[in-house]
Amino acid sequence: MHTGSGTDGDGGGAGGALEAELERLQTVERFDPPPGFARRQPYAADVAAAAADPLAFWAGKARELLTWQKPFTRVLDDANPPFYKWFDDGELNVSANCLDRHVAAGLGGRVAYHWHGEEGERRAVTYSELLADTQRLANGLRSLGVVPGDVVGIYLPMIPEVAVAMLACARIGAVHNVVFGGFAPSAVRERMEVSDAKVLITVDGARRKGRTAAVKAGVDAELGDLPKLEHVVVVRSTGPVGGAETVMTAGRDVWYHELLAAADPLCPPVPLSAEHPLFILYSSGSTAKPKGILHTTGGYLLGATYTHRTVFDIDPETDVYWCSADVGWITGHSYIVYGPLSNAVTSVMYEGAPDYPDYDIWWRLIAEYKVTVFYTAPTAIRACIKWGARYPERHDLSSLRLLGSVGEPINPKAWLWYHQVIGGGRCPIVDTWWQTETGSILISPIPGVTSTKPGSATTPLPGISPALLSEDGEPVTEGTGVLVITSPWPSMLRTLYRDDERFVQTYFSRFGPRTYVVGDAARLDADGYFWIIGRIDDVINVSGHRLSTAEVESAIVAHEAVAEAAVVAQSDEDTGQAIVAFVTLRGELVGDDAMVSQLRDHVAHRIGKLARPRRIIWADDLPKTRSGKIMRRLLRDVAEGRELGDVTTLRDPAVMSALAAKVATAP
Ligand code: 6R9
Repeated sequence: MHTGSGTDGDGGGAGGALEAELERLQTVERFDPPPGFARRQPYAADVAAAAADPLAFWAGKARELLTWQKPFTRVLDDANPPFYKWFDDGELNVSANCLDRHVAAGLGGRVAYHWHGEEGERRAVTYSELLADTQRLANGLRSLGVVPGDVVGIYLPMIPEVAVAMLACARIGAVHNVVFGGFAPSAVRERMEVSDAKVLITVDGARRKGRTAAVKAGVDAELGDLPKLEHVVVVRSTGPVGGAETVMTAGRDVWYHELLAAADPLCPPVPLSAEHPLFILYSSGSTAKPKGILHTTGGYLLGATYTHRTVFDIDPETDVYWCSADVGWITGHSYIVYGPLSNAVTSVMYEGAPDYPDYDIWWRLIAEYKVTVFYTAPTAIRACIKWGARYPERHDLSSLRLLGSVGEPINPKAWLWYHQVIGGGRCPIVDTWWQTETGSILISPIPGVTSTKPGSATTPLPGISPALLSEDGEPVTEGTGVLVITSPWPSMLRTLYRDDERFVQTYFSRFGPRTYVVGDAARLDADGYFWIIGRIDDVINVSGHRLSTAEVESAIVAHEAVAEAAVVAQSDEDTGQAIVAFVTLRGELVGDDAMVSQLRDHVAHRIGKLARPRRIIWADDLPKTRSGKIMRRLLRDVAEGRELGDVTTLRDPAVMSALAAKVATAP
């Protein structure tokens, strides 16, 4: 049960003290590594090695951090850019790196996942148990006819079986294609169809905030007639949904537990070329047709392992790590499954929502499992700000030593709140910039080393070479430009599945086959720090001046009345583009004319008159993808009075109709 109204602007019992401290922190431009932070992983040697010889650096890390069944002799094959190959005459198995080598080293009894269910259930899954289930499922998949290179779809909620499913594919050289459990079955169908998936691993039902959805029934309704889909494996998670037994189609469907029980317990890991495909992940977002981003075995695992260890300063002996993402996103792939398991760390895996059964569930889990490293997204932090500091203040968060952020630029206000309220002012924050395409983090502070500036992802990791280019491809050393990566890195995407042409076109056509075009604009400051502005189409041009939606949003949300804001461009006869702001106010506050002028003055004060929104539209909620990214494309449609584009990837499509109705009646 929710125990509060859900809003609490003043930080609970602390009165105005917290607000005053946050106000003071806004004047701090840079935060040096906290003196009490004792770094556990070495770093300086990596910087020196990567600067001296990047390929030798990567080769050294690949030998040090990964276990190879056949050592590689070639590091990078760049004969045919942008189709790069890394370590390609070497052989390894990802599941052996995540499981067998740890069990062989005597760590089988270590907990891999402290799983926490929505209704408070607990399951501690050890590395030995994960290995046992992975072997059985791998054999089970083989018995269903899966051979190396076959695509296996995975459509599961946040339960340990999702990791088993991914690892079982990796063990036998099948290519997994995970679809976020929050997507509708029609999205699953599309992703299975275009990838020719042979098997789909799913679940009977999924729980969300006390309700249970019938997943398998939805799958049957949408995917029943897919000719290439031969089998559906069903995890029994919830049991009958709404009293209805799960219907199993004879010859096609098989229960996960029965498949495991019937399978041989031993399945040696198949040695695979480092360039063997590991997974496809369809990227959500701005384009109409999803892109099937393909990652391969050796380079991807190296990127996930090295960055997880380095950026989160992981000590597998002592850390308890929690990434609050969903496995259905790249963040879950790299930083819930592959990075943490390869590093033999203990993680928390949480099934539920951040506001169920109450707004303090995350903080309760951090206290209960003594989490030391916590990794989440700015959108989640902003929600927590809205709910109020009194929820985290109920719990002992002193186990935390490091905080991470990912997914979008973090506005300084959220950064400071995260720093102060969650981190107690003592935990470094790593604002990690990367993409599905990059496979692992590329730009991020190193805790204990890098001084941070709220809102900046700071500097590149060793061996990574980002740069800014002007529209004509000239290097920008200070100022704003298009973000590119000028040399290949091991965990980069290899292609778009079965669409090499679109791969080249999307990422390598603008500045040639050796320059990866990220799709983000960024600013480089005098200290060489990167400030990600946002997707290139999120930059607004008002009277020839470039403004970032993120920058304007950040200014708006810095106002005490504001919970969240999204800014888009509307075309304008005078200025080319004009700024439209969709704003959610805190708690019970109402948007009126006085508030409009307050906010406009506030933005003028923080950025300049140029950045004042032309229109402010009050919104009860903003349209977000299921990964929490605001869909500005839809807001632009609303602002321009156009017919709405595709809303099927929204977490809550009803948000849009409410907004559109509001705009139709607004001045
Ligand atoms: C990991 C992930 C990638 C896009 C990326 C950028 C934005 C991610 C960010 C960030 C600013 C950060 N993004 N992390 N922007 N600061 N720390 O989110 O992958 O879903 O593919 O999104 O997200 O715009 O281009 P993905």
